[in-house]
Amino acid sequence: MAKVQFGVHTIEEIFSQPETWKQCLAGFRQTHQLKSFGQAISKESECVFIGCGSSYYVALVAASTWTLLTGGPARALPASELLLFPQSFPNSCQPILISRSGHTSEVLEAAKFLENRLNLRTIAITCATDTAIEKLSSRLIRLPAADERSTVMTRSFTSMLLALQILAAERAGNYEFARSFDRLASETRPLIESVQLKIRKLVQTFHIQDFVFLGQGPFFGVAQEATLKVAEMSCSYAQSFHTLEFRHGPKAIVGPETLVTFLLTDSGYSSEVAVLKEIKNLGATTLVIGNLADPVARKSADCLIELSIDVPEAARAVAMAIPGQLLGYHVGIAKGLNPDEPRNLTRVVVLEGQDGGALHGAA
Ligand code: F1P
Repeated sequence: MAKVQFGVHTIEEIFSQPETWKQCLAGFRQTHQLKSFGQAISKESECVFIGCGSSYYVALVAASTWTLLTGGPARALPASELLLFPQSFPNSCQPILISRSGHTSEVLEAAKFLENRLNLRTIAITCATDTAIEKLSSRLIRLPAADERSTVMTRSFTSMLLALQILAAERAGNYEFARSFDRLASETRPLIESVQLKIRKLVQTFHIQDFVFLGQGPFFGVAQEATLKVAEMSCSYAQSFHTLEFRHGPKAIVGPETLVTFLLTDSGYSSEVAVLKEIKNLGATTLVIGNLADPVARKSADCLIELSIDVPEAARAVAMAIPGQLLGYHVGIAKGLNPDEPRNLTRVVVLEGQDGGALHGAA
């Protein structure tokens, strides 16, 4: 019997990201779809980004980017929140449903509720073909190049995020931001192997028991996604916080067996590096991911990943997701697990009996 090779699909999908982004960008240019969808969204409308799991974390970063670029209101919601607390949902808004598979029960129920009950016209984004979501939503963005064999989302996360960030740039008329993704793809491609070497060395050198990911602004959702990657692929205990929130209680857990990862922003750099210095002094093992590090950040980092990518800060969120993906993968492999087949997980969460049952019947 042929030996199962652990993680082959996942690692191939992680490395394929820059090429996948390029394919997506070529598709957007051909169809002009993001331009027409973006410009059709009213400037007064709040954008509500909705998803589950990694797709919810796409929503968090997309909502932050939307407000940064357009100055307009935006929020992110897990689909379940909309179903269980529909009364807290704004009646007038632009909902954007995010689902790699296009079949997640909560997202489908959310689409029915928004389209049929609230009479709102939804935009859905998915990577799969022939999906249930496209029959329920008014408009569809499809990224077939970003679909995956793996259960764990990697290139689908970054590619759906990239599309939604371009949608925001189109709404804002910020064409420089939209164009920066070509540079992002070219500059990220040669980095992934060196990032992998550093992450592998980190995992082999330190005895890490649990994981913390810290980020602010658009990088907070990236920190949450990294938490999920590590939990899914390595069955480890992982948490995320806004960087400066870590001081307000959670730092009690710090010790040499805690890996604290800092996703450094440019906007909050000096305040975030002050937390890094403090946490290093408390004895944590630290992984620092930033664009350009100063001597204090260098000194406080057990492992430093400097991206040096010449794009606006929020556009860098897509590349900032890769170290967390590689960390989840390599911790999983080091524990003898198969990242292609995470424990207890399925590729899509389909709930039975949603009518009046598990999903409380908002739709
Ligand atoms: C996303 C998701 C994944 C998670 C799990 C179940 O679903 O929640 O984030 O890893 O495998 O599905 P979707 O994007 O297809 O709706």
